[in-house]
Amino acid sequence: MTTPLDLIVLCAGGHARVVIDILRRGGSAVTALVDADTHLHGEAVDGVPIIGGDDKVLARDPASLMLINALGNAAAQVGSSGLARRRALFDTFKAKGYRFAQVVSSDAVVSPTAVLAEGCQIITGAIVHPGCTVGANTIINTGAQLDHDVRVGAHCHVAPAAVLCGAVTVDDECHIGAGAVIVQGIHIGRGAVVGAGAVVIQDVLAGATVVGNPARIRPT
Ligand code: JB3
Repeated sequence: MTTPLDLIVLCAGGHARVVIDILRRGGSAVTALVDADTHLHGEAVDGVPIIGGDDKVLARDPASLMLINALGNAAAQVGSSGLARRRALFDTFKAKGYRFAQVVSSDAVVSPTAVLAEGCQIITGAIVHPGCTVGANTIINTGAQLDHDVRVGAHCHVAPAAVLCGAVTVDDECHIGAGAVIVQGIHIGRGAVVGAGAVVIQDVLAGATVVGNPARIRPT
């Protein structure tokens, strides 16, 4: 995780504090944060300065720094719109030639056979077992478990303590709620939302929101 390049975190909210902490414990120092909220400019997050908005990054040569996307998905309880914003931020900077660093906690367990894509974040206590793939810009949050051969697409949020049993497949831009359980072999379609604590025993169609035990579609 150590890099000689400047490490700049996009967004200065709660998730930023988590990634700064993980990076510090891994020996990497975050140079600065940028945030859309002008009231935060000049402030600091756990000692790291908020130097302005995204224009501060765009003024820099993409080759001189690595980015970390710390926009989580506070809106995901009611749909995947929070993840669409997270994706847009990633895509905007990628299109301009910027690169995103991975954040892998030293307190996560990640199999050497797992394949992690650009900018994905494996947070404290998460477990990623053999044969798993984690897509670009995806967060595997605190204590979440991906058992063998799980495939999670790009721009997803697997929230704290979610359990994905063997060979589960999650397509892009899905939110898997805190403490949800997805039994083995299930397919979660693109943009779906699995509510916190849901127990998923059937495939979930793209764009659907499912809640409860056993998980059922929540009407929109
Ligand atoms: O569930 C857990 C464990 N964590 C949640 C995380 C995954 O998502 C957490 O509880 C929150 O629900 C959410 O964390 P996040 O995104 O840090 O939320 P919040 O504390 O609301 O901070 C978002 C920050 O992003 C705010 O300061 C916004 O001003 C800023 N922001 C929004 N859009 C932006 C942009 N900053 C930049 N630089 N660019 C933007 O486009």
